[in-house]
Amino acid sequence: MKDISNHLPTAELQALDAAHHMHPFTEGDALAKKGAKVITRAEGVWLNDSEGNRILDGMSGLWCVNIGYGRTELADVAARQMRELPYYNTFFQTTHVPAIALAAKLAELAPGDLNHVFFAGSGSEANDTNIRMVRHYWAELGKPEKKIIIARKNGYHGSTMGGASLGGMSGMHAQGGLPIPDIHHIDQPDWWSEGGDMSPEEFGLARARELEKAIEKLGKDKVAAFIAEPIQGAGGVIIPPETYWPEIQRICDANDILFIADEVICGFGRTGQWFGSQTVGWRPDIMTIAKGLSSGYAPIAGSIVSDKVASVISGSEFNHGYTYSGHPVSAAVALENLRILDEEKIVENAGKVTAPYLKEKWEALTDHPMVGEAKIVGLMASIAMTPDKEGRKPFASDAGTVGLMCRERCFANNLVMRHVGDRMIIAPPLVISTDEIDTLIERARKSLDETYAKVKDEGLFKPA
Ligand code: PXG
Repeated sequence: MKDISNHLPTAELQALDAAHHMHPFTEGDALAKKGAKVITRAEGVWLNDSEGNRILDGMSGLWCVNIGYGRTELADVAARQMRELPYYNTFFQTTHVPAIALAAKLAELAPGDLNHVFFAGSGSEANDTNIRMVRHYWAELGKPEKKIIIARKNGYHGSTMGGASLGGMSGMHAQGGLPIPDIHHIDQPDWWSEGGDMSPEEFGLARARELEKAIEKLGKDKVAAFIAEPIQGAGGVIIPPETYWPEIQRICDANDILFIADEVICGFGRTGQWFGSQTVGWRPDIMTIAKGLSSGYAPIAGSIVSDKVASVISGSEFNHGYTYSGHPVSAAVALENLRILDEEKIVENAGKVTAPYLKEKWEALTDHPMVGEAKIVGLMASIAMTPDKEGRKPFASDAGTVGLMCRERCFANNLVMRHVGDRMIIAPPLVISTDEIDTLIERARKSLDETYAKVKDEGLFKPA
């Protein structure tokens, strides 16, 4: 076997990658031709690649490195835990200190009566847990027919059969025979693209009331739960009008259904508070957590469950669990991550200092000729690119054509800013400094200028 621990030249690494490594959400042949960017190290908000570039990571990896890269405390804790107890399960009436301590810490951090944690290895797995848990909950209460879960189009809840079924991504449903039965999708609260002539406030209410209509149509005795991200992340950082959030809570309360807040992206400071539910005023029965829980340093996820739900689930055996549920190394890393986020007041500072600074600069991007709306909550933000600001029109080209061009320019300017269709999104580490925000905005603006020039050049600055 070749030793690749001392880096080979980039082209050789890329060739090996193309030959043997299948990438998620990627057209393999196209990537093989181009060669993947090889990331070698990272520190703070900065990534290094194998060609010596220093790249500002405006996406915290994949929305997860909330604490920033290079915190050696997390590495030390992992090494210590591996030496002491690298693995043990929690299935057969055993437990261990990292899982106990992490569950207790999460119960302390989570709002209301969310006091119980079922661990998983990924956000997708945690949402699979949620599907089985809410259906089992109603069955235990003598209502086995209450099993439909309502979710939203363009929501993202993972890639497993369950997670992708809850998600409302049509491209995902088109592959592999999804969704599984008894999942129902309602429209998303994306005013920019779908609001038509309604005011944002009217539209927010109308979209929330789709939940009420769906419950009426499907029958309240058939609906187990509603699941939603407080703010859709992968869908393009869609921030609903303010009227949306309270109406959703009211409808869940009024209809005797469980409310699952998928906090995989919004949790652990992303929205400026510990949980997105606190920012949007939701009182969920279950929260899905992952990503920022360990700042991505080790894979770990879970469901934080209310007293109400846990008291029913704990009455009999719940036939569910993963080998790595509460993995001791991941749990120890997560605990250290939470300790640092808490003690160094990283979440508090992100909400009170960093987010307002970024908000001012981000919203000013609407003066750019190609930027329609610029939306932001905490440290997650998006802009809608458009050839017609007034009419809120999309480009005539296929959705994502301009977005991809812009992402390429960002990469060339050493900034990771993602595109979802023709929206550009950022979610930088919570530890980003104000100077680094200035650099991010400068590079984003330069990339937008270059994209605009190219779009006009190629005759693409045309509304649909
Ligand atoms: N829920 C939400 C809200 C997510 O954002 C998951 C569940 C699934 O978590 P795992 O750990 O199974 O990946 C996610 C994951 C993107 C992108 O393109 C977003 C995610 C994953 C992959 C890509 O923005 N979010």
